[in-house]
Amino acid sequence: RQTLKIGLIPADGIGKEVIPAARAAIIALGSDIPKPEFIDLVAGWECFTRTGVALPEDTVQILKDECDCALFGSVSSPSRKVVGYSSPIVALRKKLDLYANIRPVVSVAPEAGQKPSVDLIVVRENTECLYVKEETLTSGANGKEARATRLITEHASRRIGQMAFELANSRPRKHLTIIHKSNVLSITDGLFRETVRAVPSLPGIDGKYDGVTIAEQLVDSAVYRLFREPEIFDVMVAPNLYGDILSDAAAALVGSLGLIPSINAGDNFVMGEPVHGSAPDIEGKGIANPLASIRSAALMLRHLGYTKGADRLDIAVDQVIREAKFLTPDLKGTSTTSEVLEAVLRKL
Ligand code: NAD
Ligand code: K
Ligand code: MN
Repeated sequence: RQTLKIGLIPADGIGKEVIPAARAAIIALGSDIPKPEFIDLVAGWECFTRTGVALPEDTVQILKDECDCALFGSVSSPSRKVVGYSSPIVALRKKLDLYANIRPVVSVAPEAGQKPSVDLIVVRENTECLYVKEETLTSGANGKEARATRLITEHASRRIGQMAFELANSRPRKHLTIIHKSNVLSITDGLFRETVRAVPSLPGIDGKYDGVTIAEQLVDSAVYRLFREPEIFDVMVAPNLYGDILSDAAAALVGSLGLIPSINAGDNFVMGEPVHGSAPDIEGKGIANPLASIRSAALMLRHLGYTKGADRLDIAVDQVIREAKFLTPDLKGTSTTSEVLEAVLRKL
């Protein structure tokens, strides 16, 4: 590949502040990656209020036809129902079939080369569960009744299970924890659990995952154990909603949501995305932590096989965190987004 075409969708709020930082960090990699070409694309709540459409057809088409990969910022979805609006990130994950949301949560050890105290990956199913967003409101004998469909399919559970086993098998500890609540939701979570468990005996696997140890944890006690003994986890695989909640919770273990990257990955496309949202409480102040977005760019590059570029970004971010001279207020620092970016660029 001569060039790497990267779609940029900052969307709303601090997404507009942190995605440009990721862009600058990618450019600084120079010849360690193919020459990056950025394509600016729109989506989001602001886009909806301006144009009546949250995810323009053009954005999806350009991602599919022209881009090698993409970076998404964050969207400000309202908490109330707005007619005609639907979250563009949830839609994009489905339209591009980005069925896996991979979220590493890793602490930075005081010295380079030391073992981090938290080193886990949440593998979140990205297309179904309650995020199919089929909700109804009816009136019952005692007032309103709201219902939501929670879809779990064997197909989606199997492919996320395969992704999780593959990841677990590639890591030193080779340990996979399946997160569910099948003591209550025996049919839906039962299907998820059994389908993931069956992955090692699928045709063609031929003992490839024999070295992977498998554990299970109910989602509520998984949160409890995550806070008490995070070191027991390596790769955690979960249905969509549990994976979303677990990864925000795990972010607290390493200091800030502003540090946690992710990729939305499918068989043909990858989109990096910080785990955090649009952070309306700090939007426009220039103090959003750009490190989650820079790490998301690294994850995206790593997924595409550009290991050297990815390593350089990760090492630079770790150095800036370790030095603790230029950190944003979420990490108890006093620096701005651009000062932290400048510090990363100096390390690069
Ligand atoms: P949030 O992640 O936006 O913010 C939670 C807290 O973390 C806030 O105090 C915020 O200031 C802080 N924070 C988050 N990212 C930070 C960063 N980079 N640097 C410093 N501090 C950071 O979650 P929320 O407040 O629940 O949601 C706000 C909006 O974001 C909502 O409209 C929600 O729908 C949306 N959201 C979007 C996505 C997405 O785009 N995928 C994900 C989550 C939430
Ligand atoms: K986000
Ligand atoms: Mn979330």
